[in-house]
Amino acid sequence: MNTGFFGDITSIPFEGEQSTNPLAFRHYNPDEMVAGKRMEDHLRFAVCYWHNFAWPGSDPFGGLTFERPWFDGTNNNDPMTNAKLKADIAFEMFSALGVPYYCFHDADVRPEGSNFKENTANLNEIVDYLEQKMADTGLKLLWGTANLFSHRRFMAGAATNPNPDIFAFAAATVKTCIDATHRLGGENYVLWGGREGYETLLNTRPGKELDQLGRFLNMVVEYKHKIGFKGTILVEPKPQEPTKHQYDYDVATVYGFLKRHGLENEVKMNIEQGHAILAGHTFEHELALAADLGIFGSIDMNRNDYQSGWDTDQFPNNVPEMALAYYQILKAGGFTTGGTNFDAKLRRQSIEPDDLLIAHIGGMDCCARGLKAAAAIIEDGTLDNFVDDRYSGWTTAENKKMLDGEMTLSDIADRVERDDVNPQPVSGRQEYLENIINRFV
Ligand code: XLS
Ligand code: NI
Ligand code: NI
Repeated sequence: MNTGFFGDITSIPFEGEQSTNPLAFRHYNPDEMVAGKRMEDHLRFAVCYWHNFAWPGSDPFGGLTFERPWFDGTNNNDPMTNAKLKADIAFEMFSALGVPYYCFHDADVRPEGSNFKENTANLNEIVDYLEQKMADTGLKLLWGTANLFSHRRFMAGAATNPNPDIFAFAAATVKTCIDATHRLGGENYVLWGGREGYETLLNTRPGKELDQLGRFLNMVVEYKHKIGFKGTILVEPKPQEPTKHQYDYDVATVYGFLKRHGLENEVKMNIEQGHAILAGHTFEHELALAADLGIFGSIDMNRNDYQSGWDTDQFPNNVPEMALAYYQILKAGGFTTGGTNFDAKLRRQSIEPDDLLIAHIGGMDCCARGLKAAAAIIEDGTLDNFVDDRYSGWTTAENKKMLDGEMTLSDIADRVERDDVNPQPVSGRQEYLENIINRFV
């Protein structure tokens, strides 16, 4: 039974590059082979629940702009009935787009209860409902997560809260969300530390809070193994917003934290384009670093405005940048349990139901173009050969010795003097390389 929210639109076809139909794909063709693999299996698209179905269009200066039938008080006042209607419509959208995955926070899918016990009961009732919808549609869960940042109890953080009762409430909530994710066959579990940071040092002990966070994350990993959850635990870095300073600043910071707490082989990264920009990096920097450190997991493919300084969660549309991102992902071997999640929201004036579809269609088409460009760059090989060549000096036995512990500073100094090592600078050829990239995008 269709709710009719999207009118008579039930599926978005692939029509090819010449199409002018706004409700068709021009580049995303799930079965098309790219570098030996189906496009759908490369990209592993997921649509998020929160921005599409829980956020009403509010900003700091105004409230609801989206009038949705599942919002409490619109058509009826029973929150559980509305939560189920919301799920019906969410799954109609996921199915129409033909994405294989979705993602949710507990608070997106279930009504808020008056205490932990009610929250858990509400979540479990909705998880039953989602389980049925997943069986009916074939949709899968890329990741589940807990919202430990919206309710006022979390205003000073969850795992890093000075109040141990809030730490406990957060731990209990995460347990229920890992249980839900496990039950739904989720392929990952995400922790984004929404308010794990601080506003002012005048009331904060950062070392204490970081130790709390380390123990919290270790308990998550212990619990995952205890219940036999095979998915990946992912941390999503972000430098600021909502708190002024967040502990999971960027990939490098989180890696140091994981090492300190013995978690670097247990936890991987969910890297968001917008968060990379907020941290003063490029997206591809964060991807490349995570891959090199062995902690690349998944991506949130929503772009950030380059001027605003806050998290704008826009649908991606910059294909040249996306090509560089998928280039790093392909070089890292592609996704395993991860995927391409749209943690993206409409602009608040885009109030029509089909704006939701059109936004995702555009994002998916851009990802497809980025992926194809990245595969072509690799297939062409000029870029990779240039970089291999740039580092090729390190392949000789003599030079390897400098890194494998066989030589000391004095040995090296002796060698430089004996052989009169007198290197001449070589061009880095940045513009030449940029021109190569531009042949493919
Ligand atoms: C917020 C984050 C959030 C996570 C999930 O900035 O991107 O949406 O992806 O909690
Ligand atoms: Ni974000
Ligand atoms: Ni995100």
